[in-house]
Amino acid sequence: GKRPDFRPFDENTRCLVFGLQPRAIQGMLDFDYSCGRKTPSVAAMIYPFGGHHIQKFYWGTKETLLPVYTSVEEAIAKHPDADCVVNFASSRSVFDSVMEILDFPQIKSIAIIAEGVPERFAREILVKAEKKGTLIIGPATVGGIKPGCFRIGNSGGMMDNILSSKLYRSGSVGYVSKSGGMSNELNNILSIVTDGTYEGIAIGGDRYPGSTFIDHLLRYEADPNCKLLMLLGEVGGVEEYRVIDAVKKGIIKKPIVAWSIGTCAKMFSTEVQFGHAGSMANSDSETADAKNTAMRNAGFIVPETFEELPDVLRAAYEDLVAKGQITPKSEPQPPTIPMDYKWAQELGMIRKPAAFISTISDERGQELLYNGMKISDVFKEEIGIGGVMSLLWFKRRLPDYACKFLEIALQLTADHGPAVSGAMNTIVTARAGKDLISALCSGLLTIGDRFGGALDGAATEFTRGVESGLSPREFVDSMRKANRLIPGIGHKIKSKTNPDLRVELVKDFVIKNFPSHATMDYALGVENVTSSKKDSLILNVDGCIAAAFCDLLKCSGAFNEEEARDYMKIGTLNGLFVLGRTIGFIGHFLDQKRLRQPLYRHPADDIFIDLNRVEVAPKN
Ligand code: Q5B
Repeated sequence: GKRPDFRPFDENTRCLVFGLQPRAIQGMLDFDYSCGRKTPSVAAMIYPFGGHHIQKFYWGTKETLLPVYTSVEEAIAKHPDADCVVNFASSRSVFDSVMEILDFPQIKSIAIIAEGVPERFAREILVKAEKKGTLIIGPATVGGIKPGCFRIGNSGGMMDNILSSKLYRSGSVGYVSKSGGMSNELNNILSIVTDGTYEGIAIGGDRYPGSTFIDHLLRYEADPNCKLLMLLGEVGGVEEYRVIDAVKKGIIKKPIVAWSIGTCAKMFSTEVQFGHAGSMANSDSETADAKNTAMRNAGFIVPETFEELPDVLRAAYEDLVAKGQITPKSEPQPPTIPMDYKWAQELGMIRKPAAFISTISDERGQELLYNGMKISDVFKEEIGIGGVMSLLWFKRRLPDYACKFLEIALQLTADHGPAVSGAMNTIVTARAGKDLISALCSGLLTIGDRFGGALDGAATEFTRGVESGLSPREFVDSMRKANRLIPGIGHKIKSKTNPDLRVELVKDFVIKNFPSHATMDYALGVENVTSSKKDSLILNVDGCIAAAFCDLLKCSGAFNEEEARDYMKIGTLNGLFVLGRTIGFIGHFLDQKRLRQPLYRHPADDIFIDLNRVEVAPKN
């Protein structure tokens, strides 16, 4: 049912949160859960950017989904039970959003969290809110709290604070203060010396708050469930005098405990501006001392010092208990709120095995590290792409000639014209209108045993040949007997008479720079045998790079035997071709796009189609 005007928040309050504030919302939901609410107090979020979507939150130990709408109108229409907006918009955008929200009579209260809202805007909001009968809390506030019912944003602090101040259930004291930080202190004091907070509002420290002390104290006066009032005022402004007036006129009849902060201002020889925009005395009556005296004279319960505040609160509470106006209730046990994983981890309370292990790079610190080397040192020491590969692929600094070899391999394999399988695929995909990554992947997917991906196989077979003590001829025979092609041997167009210059370049570099090159020599021995049978059965670019790489693994001194074997097994060498050829494939993609090439369709006369053919199983 409709709640009375004096009680804007109860255990059924549902609000909309303006702005993406997952942490605050999780705090509100955890609070709700600790209160034993059946439904979360946040119905939805409003965020104009990024489109309509859903966000996930914890609801106790389970999870729940909250929608994010891009417009106030839609959120309000979709959630007719929401009558409050907690507005986290920044000081720049909060004015427009609040003015818009005020046009919806469904919304009865708005909390404005932003600090630094221009006073002109705050006053315009105030005028419109008054006209529309909407309660505004803030700006520049943490909001407020209705124990057992509703928490505005981050008010009340962390969950352990909420629990220790017993904010999960209702007490009897309604307070109003300016500062959110002091509200936490009040919640704590009230939980110790009374049966706790009934409702607490921080009106915010600006000069023109949307609602002031008197607005909330009048509500508490009217609310039969609130038994004791508390006003925590401060130096500056005249709002306390409006409360004094109401007490004097008998409009406020409930006992009211009060204190005005800032009594220390008199210690200073000049006027002091405290933390809040409004906290500076502009006349004698605005000093904290003057206010405390005036409140005391009007019949408020005012301690002599702030330190005595708990004692007077206790006495006022016990008086109400003695008079039978407050009946202390038995303490409910709040449900345990599971601690957030991150928080528990920070406190060192839990441990969990990591799902992933990674040992090559780390971006968490101030500077990105490649295997422990700062990215700035990568450039300072000019380690080049070969050096970067040595760090990220092999987790060590390889000797200069090895890094240079890696770079040569990349440069040599970068492209071999548009006709090779991978480039063709890339080109056809680009011409089908696809994006760079799709075209690149379609090219890369052709790399394998036959095209460009023979390096690992060649490394394994040539190493086997060398280690078995077979002569190159015996090795070739053994492969033929096993009915296997020798990886790294043979080329579609290159031959003894039309040599592949890339292979010559690799050979030259290896002979000049490597400490030894037994595997490459062996591969050349194999080439001698195969090419004497057929001119095209040369040591190809895959085979040559692979053999040289085996020599690098064995003789550079950078790897032990087991590591060398491992690198051959796990696909490292094919990685060289993949990386190199990626440069070419991207080039072909860009080339086709630049040339605005249309969709390609292969001419049918180039495909022999025979539907009557009897299927024969392929040989291998
Ligand atoms: N025969 C490369 O075949 C190719 C034999 C062999 C023993 C062999 C073929 C092959 C092993 C895989 C390999 C990497 C498919 C190649 C590359 C990158 C590239 C590409 C570019 C670039 C070529 C004719 C006769 C047959 C076969 C026999 C063939 N290879 N015997 N060991 N390895 N090699 N791939 O020319 O008696 O007549 O039936 O699979 O290393 O991909 O530029 O194009 O940078 O992009 O079609 O360089 O050699 O020859 O299959 O008709 O065979 O030789 O058994 O004997 P072809 P085929 P027979 S580099």
